[in-house]
Amino acid sequence: MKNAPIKVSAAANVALIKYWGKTDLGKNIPAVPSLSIGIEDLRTQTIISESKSEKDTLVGKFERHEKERILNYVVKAKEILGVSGAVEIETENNFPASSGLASSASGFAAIALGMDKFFDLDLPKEDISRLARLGSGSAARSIYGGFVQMNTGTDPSASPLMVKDSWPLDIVVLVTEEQPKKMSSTDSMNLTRATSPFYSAWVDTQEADFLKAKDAIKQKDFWKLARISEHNCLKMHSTIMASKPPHVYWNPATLKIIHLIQKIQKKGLQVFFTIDAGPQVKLICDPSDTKAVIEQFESVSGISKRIVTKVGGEPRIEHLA
Ligand code: 2P0
Repeated sequence: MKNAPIKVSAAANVALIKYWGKTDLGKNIPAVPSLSIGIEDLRTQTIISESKSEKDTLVGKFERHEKERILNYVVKAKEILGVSGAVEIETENNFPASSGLASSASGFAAIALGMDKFFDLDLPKEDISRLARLGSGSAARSIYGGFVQMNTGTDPSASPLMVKDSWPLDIVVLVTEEQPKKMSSTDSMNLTRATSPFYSAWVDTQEADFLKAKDAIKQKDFWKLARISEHNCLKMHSTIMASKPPHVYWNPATLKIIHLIQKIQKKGLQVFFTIDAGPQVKLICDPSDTKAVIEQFESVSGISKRIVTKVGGEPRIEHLA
């Protein structure tokens, strides 16, 4: 019997306490715990169906190395799931890929979820999260909506911390560059681990940051979460910048935005920033101040796109007839 095609839409996520560094490169075992929120309107939509040929096929615009990475992952996923049969994967982001907006997170989460459903396995979410992690560490978190944590361990999965409606924060994504980044997260992470003199301090102080952020979320304490998230973000970037050879993910607009945030925080606007492996800045706002925050950025040069959204929900899955 033929399997019905499956459509999955998964939201990207942004880490407030960052995953940076692995203890096992092949299995993407994180060296540090991380904590993230979903980004509702940055999504990957993936359709999985039977392949029309004997080989797995990928439909969509990809660089050759990305295509290889995804197709190798599909082979690995089928092995782990104990299933066979060639599949066609059609996948599309509604945002620029490889530019530091977490495309691999939503991308591999959508494939992992889709494979589970296409092959009618209905595995527990933790197992799907582990499978997504093998594609990309941050993808393990995009299996869930809301506030999500990911621990270290021998074969960790992410797990939900709090549903999105418990603390309805807004997220404003400020895109400052739409080109793919110059160094992938995977390469940068490995370089940081191998060469940055600050790497061991990064790993040693992460658990304390993680616990503080968890407390802030439980208490819904905006400023406590703001302080620890900004600290953790800048600590990750400082650790990266000290790698040999050094590299900097930011551009002038990234820095301009950080300074403006610090200025408007002093005026009492409830907003903080975080930046992943790229030059884009994500602002987390209390909804009562989002409009005023956006107004502050209207005349700032170097921002090519602005996406105003909220904490993301669960992935959406649809069986196509
Ligand atoms: C994160 N990032 O926690 C951190 C913060 C970017 C900065 O996870 O090598 O694409 O595929 O496991 O998940 C980006 O790294 O890396 C990332 P791999 P991934 O979201």
